[in-house]
Amino acid sequence: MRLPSITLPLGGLVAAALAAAPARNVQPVPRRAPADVGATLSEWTIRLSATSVPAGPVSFTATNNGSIPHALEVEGNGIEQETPLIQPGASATLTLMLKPGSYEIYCPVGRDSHKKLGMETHLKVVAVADPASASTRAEPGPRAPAPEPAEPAAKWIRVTGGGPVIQILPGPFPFPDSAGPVAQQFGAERDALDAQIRSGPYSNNVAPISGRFSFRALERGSIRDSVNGVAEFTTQDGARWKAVLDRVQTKDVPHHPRFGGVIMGLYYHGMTGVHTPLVPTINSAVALWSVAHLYRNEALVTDNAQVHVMLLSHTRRDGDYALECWDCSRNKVDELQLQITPAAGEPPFDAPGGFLFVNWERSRGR
Ligand SMILES: [Cu+2]
Repeated sequence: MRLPSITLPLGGLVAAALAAAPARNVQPVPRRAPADVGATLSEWTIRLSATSVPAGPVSFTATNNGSIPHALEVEGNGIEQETPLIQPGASATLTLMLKPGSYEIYCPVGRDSHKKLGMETHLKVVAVADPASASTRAEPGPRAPAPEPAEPAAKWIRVTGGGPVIQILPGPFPFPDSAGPVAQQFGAERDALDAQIRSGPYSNNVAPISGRFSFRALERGSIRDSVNGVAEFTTQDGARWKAVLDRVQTKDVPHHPRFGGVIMGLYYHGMTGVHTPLVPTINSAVALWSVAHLYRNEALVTDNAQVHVMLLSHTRRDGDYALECWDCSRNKVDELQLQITPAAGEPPFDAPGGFLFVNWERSRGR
């Protein structure tokens, strides 16, 4: 407020100042140093140095111990604030005034994909015992702490492959200039990615084939996910393959993910730095990693085939099925990809490149 000081005598000025800010002059508020909370970010967890802090100023120091960029967001009770993007090895701080309650602490990178992969935790902010301190912040009064977050509800999806079926054969990745810089973030895995950019299973070299694939998947939180489904297809060379998916796999999978199981609603691949950049940037309705019994011409090949399945944004154009976009994330989610590779230490399959990669181009999930 600006006072019309010319018209007021000196005594009036002092009186007006006192009237404008009585709390500051009459009852000084003890200023408290912010409570410090350290947050360690990595793929795919956030570890906090404290699970509970007193209400008031809270200073978060987020350190990225991972190998791709992350950030820290604090959300709840009307607060929604985030740090800038934090490069690997760097830190950022965020100081907020927090009221009592439960706050969600997560990484907002990748349209919440990092959060879905596990970069999410909670912080409890408890009412300060000192009533004078509490009242100066116009609190309605101490509230019971929010209950612990409930276990996520189980989510089912049934996916049926449809439309043209194509086999993807070894060949160069069509967007090497886009994928190259992302691949550099992958450290020791970069050599394998470079080889796959030259002649991997992410090419425009495709053959129309026939086959069917349907599965049901359950997302119920990491190790309790489940899947069951069968894929049967005849590859370009005339071999008849059958893969029976009956359990998820939760071990590390190649190229950065540190994740298995079933996950719905992920924005990843391509430019995101999440999983291989040799699939364009996409949204997936469901992505899963499973183990399969694999048969070729009715003979068992292995009980331990490694399977990656996605129902994802359409990446290939009609006609020649070439990859049509580096960022396909706005395309309709109707492409079903089935990728089968031998487990570590097992021999390559009797197929071009030693792997099986089949797409159903017009599929649906419900
Ligand atoms: Cu992140």
